[in-house]
Amino acid sequence: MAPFLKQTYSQRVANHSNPAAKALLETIERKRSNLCVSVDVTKKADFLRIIEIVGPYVCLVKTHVDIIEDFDFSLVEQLKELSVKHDFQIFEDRKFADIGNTVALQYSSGVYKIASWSHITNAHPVPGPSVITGLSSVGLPLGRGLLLLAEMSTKGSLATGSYTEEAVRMARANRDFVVGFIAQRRMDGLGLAEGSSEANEDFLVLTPGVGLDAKGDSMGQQYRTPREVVLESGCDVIIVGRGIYGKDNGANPEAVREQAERYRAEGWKAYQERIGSD
Ligand code: S5P
Repeated sequence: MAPFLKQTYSQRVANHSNPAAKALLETIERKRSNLCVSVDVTKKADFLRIIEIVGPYVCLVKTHVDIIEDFDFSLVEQLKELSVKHDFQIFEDRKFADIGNTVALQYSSGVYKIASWSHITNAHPVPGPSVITGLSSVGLPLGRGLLLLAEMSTKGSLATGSYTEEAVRMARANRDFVVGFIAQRRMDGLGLAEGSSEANEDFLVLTPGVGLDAKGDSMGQQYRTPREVVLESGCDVIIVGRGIYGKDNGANPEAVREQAERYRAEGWKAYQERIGSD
């Protein structure tokens, strides 16, 4: 069994040196929430309204800032204010996947200046370790953290087997900046010999493809329940998008609030059962 499965989130703070990883674990414990809401809407007003409603129930808000049609930098200021008001961290789901020099520019510059406001971001391991070198040259001095996409939730994903193992090796070699994975199960010790001392490693696992009422969508997404993800697969944070704000971009605030509360409760119950304190 993975050694960190039974530890509380607050006990695990000591296993991490990266400030973004520590802050996320502390936020999870303080708010009793392992829920990350993915706010994939295209209008500023919808984006801010959903975050205002779900803020109290989440540890983390995940963004795709490039899908917002009426984006301007004041949105970032408002997002930062909401993150202080409701005490959550920010994760721009940018999925960097280019050479080191290019990803460093994409992360620091351009319209979005992601590194200046996003506590956590992610990258595909496909370019090899240079993607980490590039991103850490920008993010590490700012105390940011990186997740590698070791697996994906979609049907037919190519991120399996030796690709996933290589992702874990890349993370292991860059523990100061790589805080964990986007994956569907725990990755600790993957690819290491049984009993290896290196297997004593605590990576955060953030897991998308979570839904209580649907099994998937018409474009290859696949959903599992918070219980399957947190209790059975040992993941740390559930990432939920449309399960919370529905098909109408969260037009009904009470429905959004109810779903956020429901997913928070389900995720936390599964965690308590996992650590044996329910
Ligand atoms: O494997 C993945 C990785 C990610 S980051 N599968 C995913 O679905 N995601 C993201 O999680 C995806 O980009 C989207 O923002 C979110 C899932 O949204 P939902 O509406 O299907 O819950």
